[in-house]
Amino acid sequence: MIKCILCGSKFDVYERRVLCKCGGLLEVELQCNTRVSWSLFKNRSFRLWRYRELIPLPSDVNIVSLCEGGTPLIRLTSSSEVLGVKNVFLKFEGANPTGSFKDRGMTVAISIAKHLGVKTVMCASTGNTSASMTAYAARAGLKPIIILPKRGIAKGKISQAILHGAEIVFVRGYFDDALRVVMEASLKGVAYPLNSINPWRIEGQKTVAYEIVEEIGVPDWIILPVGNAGNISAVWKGLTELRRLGLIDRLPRLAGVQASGAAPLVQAFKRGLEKPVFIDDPKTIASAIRIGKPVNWPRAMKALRESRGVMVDVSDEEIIEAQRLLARREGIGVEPASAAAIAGLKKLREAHYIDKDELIVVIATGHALKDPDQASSHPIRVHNATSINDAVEIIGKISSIYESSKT
Ligand code: AN7
Repeated sequence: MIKCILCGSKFDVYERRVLCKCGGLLEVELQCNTRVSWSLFKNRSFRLWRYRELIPLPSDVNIVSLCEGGTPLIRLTSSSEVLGVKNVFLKFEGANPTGSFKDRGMTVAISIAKHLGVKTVMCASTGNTSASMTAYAARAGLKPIIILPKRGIAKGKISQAILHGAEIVFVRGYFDDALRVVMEASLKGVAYPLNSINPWRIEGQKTVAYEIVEEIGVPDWIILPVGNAGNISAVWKGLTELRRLGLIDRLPRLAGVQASGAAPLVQAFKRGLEKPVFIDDPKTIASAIRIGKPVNWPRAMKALRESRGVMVDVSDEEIIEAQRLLARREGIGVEPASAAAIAGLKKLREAHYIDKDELIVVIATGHALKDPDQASSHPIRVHNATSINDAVEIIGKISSIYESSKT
């Protein structure tokens, strides 16, 4: 069943509805009597669908998959010292088929859409949702329509949407304005919405928590960037389900990170408000999370409350610095929104929210290639050689500096 988180109304999973009659967000219910064990999963390949029993799609649904999930959990080494913590793992969601965590939600939501006989799917996006939806729609033979703010979609993401054959509707304003269009269009039933208001997206995205716990047990903290707040809600849903099913016996704390110019949930957290105060003109270089009116805020506030979680904001400078740290000390390229989570970890450690010995997982939501303009804006030394000999000489000079160093 699907249940409204506001009024408790219940709907059949075969209904196309993604919002309650009362306007509330919907949630897919997992039956408590679902029989599972870690050993059941262990025998299957390390991908999202290894958790099939925990994703309550009807059994006759044909799964539309691109082999998503099973992303690397990489231990941070050289950067730990800078971050002031010893046990940090990075869950590299950039390794998903279209380069972001969105693929987890799409495999589930596109599968049900196809099953329900939907022909056209739509989403508003800051880029990654549209890149992912377009690829999965192509796989399923559905028509993708994407609604985007005119400016601020990173080049890698829009290239993917074009490549996979989206029809694009540009609107004035920000992501939040594009999402309003999707809400209106959903109410009118003109296309099937695949933003994270769609509860099936959450069902896919929660699996990142399953994977983390299966690999290293329950960490003390899970830190992730927050935009529309779907993912933090999904991670918490996954964790609480594991505990209900007896697969874990404790829960981590959650830390959500927003960019300072787009931080409505951080403001609510700091001021102890029940609801976020929405922002009309969000600003940050981390375009993925340039969101002023996070639609999943009720789910996110619940996750924060229940997990004794925190929200923290980081400046664009801190984001860029964190991106460089990961790229140059760890060899991991993430997009700015994901780097925000690393910047958030540093800040939370400095503020003594996090202890240096605690076990921490940072979810790096998207790949550096998503935003090539931003990735190539980091400082680097460039040499213009005038001949082959000149080039060889330059190489010799550079390497002599490093060859003679002791470390
Ligand atoms: C890399 O693509 O909202 O808090 O339209 O692309 O679940 O919104 C992207 C969000 C974090 C925030 N990291 O996740 C979209 C979109 C990356 C992202 C987020 C996004 P939510």
